[in-house]
Amino acid sequence: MSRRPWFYARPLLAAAAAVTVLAGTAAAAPADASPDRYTTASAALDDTYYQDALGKTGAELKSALHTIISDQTKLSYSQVWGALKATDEDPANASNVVLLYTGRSQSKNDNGGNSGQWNREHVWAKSHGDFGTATGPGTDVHHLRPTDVQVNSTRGNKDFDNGGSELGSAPGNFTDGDSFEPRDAVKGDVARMILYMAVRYEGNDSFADLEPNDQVNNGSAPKMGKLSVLKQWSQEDPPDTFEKRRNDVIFEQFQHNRNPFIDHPEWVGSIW
Ligand SMILES: [Ca+2]
Ligand SMILES: [Ca+2]
Ligand SMILES: [Ca+2]
Repeated sequence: MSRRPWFYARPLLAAAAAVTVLAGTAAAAPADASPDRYTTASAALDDTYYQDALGKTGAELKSALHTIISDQTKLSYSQVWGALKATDEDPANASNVVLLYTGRSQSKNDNGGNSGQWNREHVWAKSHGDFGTATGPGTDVHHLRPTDVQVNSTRGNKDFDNGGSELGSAPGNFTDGDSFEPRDAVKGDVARMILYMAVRYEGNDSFADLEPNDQVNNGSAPKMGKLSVLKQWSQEDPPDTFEKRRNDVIFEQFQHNRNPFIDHPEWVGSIW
């Protein structure tokens, strides 16, 4: 299919502005509508970005979304550092990023491989499908997040599940020998990142077909568990302003594709 131009976000913003004008005169706005730009943008997205997916369910929806989100700019692994400094910026301090598992706000420049620094966590562990850090799934910032170096190491390539012992260095996160449970505030984020990867990577490029399953101990198989738990997490922790902003920044400034499950969390249940 043809590439969308990199400035695709511009007509979207214009459409969002038009929706805002309409909303101002509408007799009844949706009960949960908030006046932030994300609410208005998502209405415009349905008419533009998600046009070919609307009305579809199940495998048809997944296929349509795969086509839509595969139209993207790809980053190198070194470009990921700069992207994460923008996508995960602390809304209260523009010099910092917010780390995924600890929730710690830390200087953007304190990145690297030393203890106490932040580095690039592959939420879909890169060994699950063995995609490494070549340009592709291993550099897709939709599932890459700043994390504390040691907590990243503790998570390793474990599948996600409830249970285990609480991490002393990252309260609210738990782990045992075969799984990792992130803190409540990012459980849904983790689920939606995993499910994005499953739709984006279908084995029709040089990388494996990534899919969730209901197991742990997936090892190097291109699978990530546990699906039933991830579905529950997605429901319990719906997208918040930080996660939605992150999706917008990736779309507008870096990859020019979106995580559909942040825009439409109900599509999780439709596909899985
Ligand atoms: Ca376990
Ligand atoms: Ca969250
Ligand atoms: Ca897949």
